[in-house]
Amino acid sequence: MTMATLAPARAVMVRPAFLPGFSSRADINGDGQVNIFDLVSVAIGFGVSCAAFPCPPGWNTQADTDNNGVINIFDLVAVGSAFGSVCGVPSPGWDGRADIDNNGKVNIQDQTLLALALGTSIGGLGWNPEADLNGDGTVNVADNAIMMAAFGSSC
Ligand SMILES: [Ca+2]
Ligand SMILES: [Ca+2]
Ligand SMILES: [Ca+2]
Repeated sequence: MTMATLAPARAVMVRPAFLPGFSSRADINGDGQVNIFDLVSVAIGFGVSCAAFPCPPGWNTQADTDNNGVINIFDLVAVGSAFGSVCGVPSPGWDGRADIDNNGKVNIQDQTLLALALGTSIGGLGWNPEADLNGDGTVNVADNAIMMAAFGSSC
């Protein structure tokens, strides 16, 4: 018996997590809208790179949308492409930075991902840039505080 016979193709309904055109990567401050504030975040960090914590002034892990260690033209394009889009209807407390798996909900799955990365820093073992909610290059209690505040919210 092959894997194909074990797992027959079936139709799966996939609800998009966010409205079309929206990118949580481009929503750098996580407020549910890609707008001038996100563009400014990229502009502030433009040209800044970080390979190890502590990161230089201007660094914002969230502004490094493609997670390549440098905030550059590609990040500017990512924000520009999604500019003007919204995630949906944010519930009270929504902070997209805490939605680590980008499914439109801040729940136990996101909390688990943060817990797994707790204590890690940029470039280190176990580093997950998506878990660095405040973008300072390390995952610690400050990121956990953002998670706790946003827990249970959706967009
Ligand atoms: Ca935003
Ligand atoms: Ca989530
Ligand atoms: Ca952090």
